[in-house]
Amino acid sequence: MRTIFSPDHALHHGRSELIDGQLQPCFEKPERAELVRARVEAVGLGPVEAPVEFGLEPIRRVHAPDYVAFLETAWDEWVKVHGNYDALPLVWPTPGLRRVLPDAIDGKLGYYSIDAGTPITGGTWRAIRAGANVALTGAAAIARGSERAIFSLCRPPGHHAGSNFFGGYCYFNNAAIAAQHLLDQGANRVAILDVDYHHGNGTQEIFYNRADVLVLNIHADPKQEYPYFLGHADEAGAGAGEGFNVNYPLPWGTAWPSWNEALEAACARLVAYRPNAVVVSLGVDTFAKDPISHFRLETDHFPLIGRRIARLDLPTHFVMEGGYAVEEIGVNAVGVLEGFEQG
Ligand code: 6XA
Ligand code: ZN
Repeated sequence: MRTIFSPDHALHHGRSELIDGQLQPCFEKPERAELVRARVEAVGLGPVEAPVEFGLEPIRRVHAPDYVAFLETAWDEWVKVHGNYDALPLVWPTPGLRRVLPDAIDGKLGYYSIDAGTPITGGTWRAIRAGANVALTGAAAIARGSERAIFSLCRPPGHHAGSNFFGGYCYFNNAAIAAQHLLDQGANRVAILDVDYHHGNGTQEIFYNRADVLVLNIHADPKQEYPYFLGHADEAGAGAGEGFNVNYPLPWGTAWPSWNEALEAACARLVAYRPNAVVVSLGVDTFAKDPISHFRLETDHFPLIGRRIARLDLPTHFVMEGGYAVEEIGVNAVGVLEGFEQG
């Protein structure tokens, strides 16, 4: 399996996030992607290749042009007002306030975000552009039909980013950009299978009213876990998209047997949809030792996930999302890919 990777991911290196009532060093750090890349090479998964430049148009197919423009200039606007340290939002247009775009960068940050854990830094724009190119390069290979499967080693992750908001360490929704690109290159139906511990609220939002992308999410129950305000089982899609969003919320403490049951249910729904390809939002923060998560998957379970996905017998595009137990992130993420290759 080929891996698409850009070293430019490291240009995004936030100093701190607001988490558990404290400003703490970012969990989402460059080391994550480097460890996964090192593991890809250590096990000889296949070649590691640089992405191709796609420009902004395929990104604007899923993200609003004003949001993309905001991300491009946010850092410069912030530095002018505050100086050279990470930008974080602090006020949001919550109920009771009006959603009118402010001129001030501090207001814009709230307007275009959902949390205070997702810093914009001097290198964020270049890193997220590279990440989108990594996803698009993978999608283009799948669209050409030249590969059974490909791994886009994206960083930062993407699945919390919606059509016009960032959050949950995500800015561009790499998996959504990839899925849209597959459609634009001729696919009729694409499925997104999100196995990250957290609900992919951004992916759900982007495709909620559409029938051409089936979005399946296995995640911690939002009653207990971030992002708290989306990801419930009754969110089934709307309008033309009704029936094409499926959530499998699971309680804290979920271990392999129940997680695997949800995977089986998701796979059955996916097969019934008869997609041309599947995009896997590959988060490995379901791991028992993950520092910010509360599921109990063990290292041995990750290859079983890959094996099951292989049995779908579809062109498969793995897109990296979360996973923070940095020592094991490489073994677990690549474990899924190795399981797929053996499946
Ligand atoms: C709290 C949690 C952010 C979740 C990041 C993640 N700020 N998403 O792993 O998949
Ligand atoms: Zn996650």
